[in-house]
Amino acid sequence: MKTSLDDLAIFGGKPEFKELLHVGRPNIGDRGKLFERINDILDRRWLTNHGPYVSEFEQRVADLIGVKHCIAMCNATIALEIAFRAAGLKGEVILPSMTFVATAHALQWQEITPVFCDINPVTCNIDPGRVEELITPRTTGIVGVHLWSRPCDIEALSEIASRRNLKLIFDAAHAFGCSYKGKMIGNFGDAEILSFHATKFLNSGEGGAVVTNDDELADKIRLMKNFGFEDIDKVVYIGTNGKMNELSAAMGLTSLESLEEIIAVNYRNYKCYESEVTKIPGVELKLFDEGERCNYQYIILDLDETITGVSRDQVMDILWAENILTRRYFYPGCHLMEPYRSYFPHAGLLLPVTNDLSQRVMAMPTGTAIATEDIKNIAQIIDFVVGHSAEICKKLENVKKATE
Ligand code: T4K
Repeated sequence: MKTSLDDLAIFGGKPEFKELLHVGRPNIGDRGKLFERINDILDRRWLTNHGPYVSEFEQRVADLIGVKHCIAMCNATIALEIAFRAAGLKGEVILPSMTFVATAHALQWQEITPVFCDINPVTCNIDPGRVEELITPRTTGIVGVHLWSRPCDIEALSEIASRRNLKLIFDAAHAFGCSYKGKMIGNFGDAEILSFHATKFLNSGEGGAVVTNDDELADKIRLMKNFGFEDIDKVVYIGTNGKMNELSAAMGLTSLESLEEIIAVNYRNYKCYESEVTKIPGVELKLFDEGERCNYQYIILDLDETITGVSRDQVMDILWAENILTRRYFYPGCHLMEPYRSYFPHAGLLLPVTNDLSQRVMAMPTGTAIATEDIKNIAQIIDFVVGHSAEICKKLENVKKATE
């Protein structure tokens, strides 16, 4: 419990937590079951290339979503690249800048120009109202990102894409297990891309998938993720190695069996953050629509400095000193990262909401590695910091001057 400024670790006090509390701590399923599967893989001596665990994993993910095809991959970045290529994207593609840089890189990697679109300040997702003004004769598609477990405005984007004859692909890396208007994410657009990275709701260590209801596209993607081989010695497309291996599938299958428990813990943490932080002036928790299915994987705080008196970055520095490793997802926005910053130095002029939000939001630790007691302690520190913001800012300034 912090009661004076000197209690804060940044000013020499004892850190609140002995162990680091990370954002993105993986959820680990039943170890016994995982080791059983790994033994089975070793006994069978079939480690990758369309093994039985990968097939089972694909089937179970597809069943859960209610989608026709799930093509498992080594990670979501490669899955994005393959989906973009298979869908025939070229020229320019519109996407939000407020996303992990992989979404933009997967386009640029294939020399497709990413055109960054601003976001809606409430949903933090791509703003369909701003998409149309970015369409040019070179535009071939739109990539929506379901940021932080919240589906983007699929209906409005679908309407624009079909009217303007554009491909529509969703980066659903954060949204496995979520629904939009009652239908599971994974069923929308031409295809959706899932991530099963260690930090994700469903993890296979590293992993990803393309899910789609389009038979032709699915066939093409299956071949492209295996070098373009249609048959032994017969290559029909340019392809790459996007295959998921059996060990990842074993991890993914084991995680799948714990999904309900993980959701329950994520939800418990979300409600705890909600009750603890909403009483702090200037600190807003990004809420979920509880009427939809949700994985509750991302806890995002939005700090309004005009009310809190301290900036997001100052709060983050204070929390890091306490061993609470929050993250600035997704600061500063893709448009301010290279090579986009150099390619499009004026892109920010069209991205006021992205620029503002990326300075304010902070992802908080959650998942099965954190207890509600920890969350209460984190909230208490933030509350203390906001309550003493003027003195803290002054002291931080003095510390800065002394170290210059
Ligand atoms: N689209 C979107 C919207 C995405 O967010 C992502 C990935 C992708 C596409 C691409 O998906 P993949 O190709 O990765 O399947 C991390 C993840 O590596 C990345 O998957 C994720 N999004 C992104 C949001 O976060 P970094 O560079 O922030 O990772 P890192 O190493 O700093 O770790 C993040 C946090 O997780 C830290 O607090 C440490 C903790 N952590 C991490 C790992 C790997 C653990 O506690 N244990 C672990 O094993 O990118």
